[in-house]
Amino acid sequence: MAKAKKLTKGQVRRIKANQTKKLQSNADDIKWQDDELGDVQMGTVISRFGQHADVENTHGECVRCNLRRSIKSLVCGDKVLWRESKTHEHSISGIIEAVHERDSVLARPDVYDGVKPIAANISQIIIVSSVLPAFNSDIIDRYIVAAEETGIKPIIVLNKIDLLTPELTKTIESQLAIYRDIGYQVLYVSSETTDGLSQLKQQLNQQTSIFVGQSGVGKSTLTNSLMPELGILTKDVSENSGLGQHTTTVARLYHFTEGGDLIDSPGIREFGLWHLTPEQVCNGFTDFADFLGTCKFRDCKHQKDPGCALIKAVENKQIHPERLASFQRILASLNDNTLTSRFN
Ligand SMILES: Nc1nc2c(ncn2[C@@H]2O[C@H](COP(=O)(O)OP(=O)(O)OP(=O)(O)O)[C@@H](O)[C@H]2O)c(=O)[nH]1
Ligand SMILES: [Mg+2]
Ligand SMILES: [Zn+2]
Repeated sequence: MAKAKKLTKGQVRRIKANQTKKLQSNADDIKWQDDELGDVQMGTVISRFGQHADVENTHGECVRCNLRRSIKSLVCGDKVLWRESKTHEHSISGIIEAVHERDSVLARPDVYDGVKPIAANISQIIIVSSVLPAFNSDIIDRYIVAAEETGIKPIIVLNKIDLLTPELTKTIESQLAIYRDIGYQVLYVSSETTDGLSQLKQQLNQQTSIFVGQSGVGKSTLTNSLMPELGILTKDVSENSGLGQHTTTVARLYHFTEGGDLIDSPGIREFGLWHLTPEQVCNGFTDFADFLGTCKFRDCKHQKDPGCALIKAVENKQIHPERLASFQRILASLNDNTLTSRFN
């Protein structure tokens, strides 16, 4: 079959604008008077899509709401003040009046929206990886930087261990050992065989966690395995490209009956960090901390600079060479601002 033609910049922009307009016009149709709305209540955003959000009230019931125009940013996990309407229109039954200050927020840059928040009030980020799509330590490193930047604990999970061949086991284990040596927790699991799931569940207990990672690594399948009552949609990794099919389209929060929440989020192809400065990226490599500030030149870029303390630390086996190489690749990508590199 012929390969689909790539959309031009203008086409992408027009499609986005039309989608937004459609959603807005629907939401704008509903204009409740003050006496048509109940008292202000507390709620949690379970999912946000366009101009609407599903809000859970304090009794655990979910209500689809519109957003006041004054609300500039709203994501899954936000704590909100909202009012239920006495009449229900277009299945919209309430309006969100205000958003509580966030304890934490995970964000990523978006080509049109600037920095786009993904989820709020999370206590740990579970970076899910797999062998199909192929293991990708670059994406893990980028998520770790984003997690360190926001001060949220990252945990690395390798899913689909049932697909590991002895050869793959060797290479991936040596790559994951690098993270373990730095002090990050690494878990090996399989939704297929349920191996490692009880350890993972223990780790999620009483926390608000988010599953992030490439499309197709099995975030939704894992969520289903941990909460079998859900039945979330999942899709096979494409046989042609070996990539996921972007099955999950919006982040959604689920509760564990034993306590704790889990957010399943849409997969990504690439996690850009161009909202961060080189210094912020550097600080996200916590294994560099002991050496930062000791380079010969204050403005050392840690590339091939003479007297670079990071390069010396690699030579002395105090920093793993793969970590410095990864840092250098991320730095190079910060300067690569072409539209295609952001989209692919
Ligand atoms: N062999 C094997 N396959 C798995 C495992 N976990 C998930 N899969 C398969 O991987 C494919 C993708 O799973 P999803 O759960 O849809 O992946 P996802 O990360 O949620 O993908 P997006 O929603 O696109 O981000 C499905 O065909 C799953 O059946 C596993 O442990 N072993
Ligand atoms: Mg999914
Ligand atoms: Zn240096």
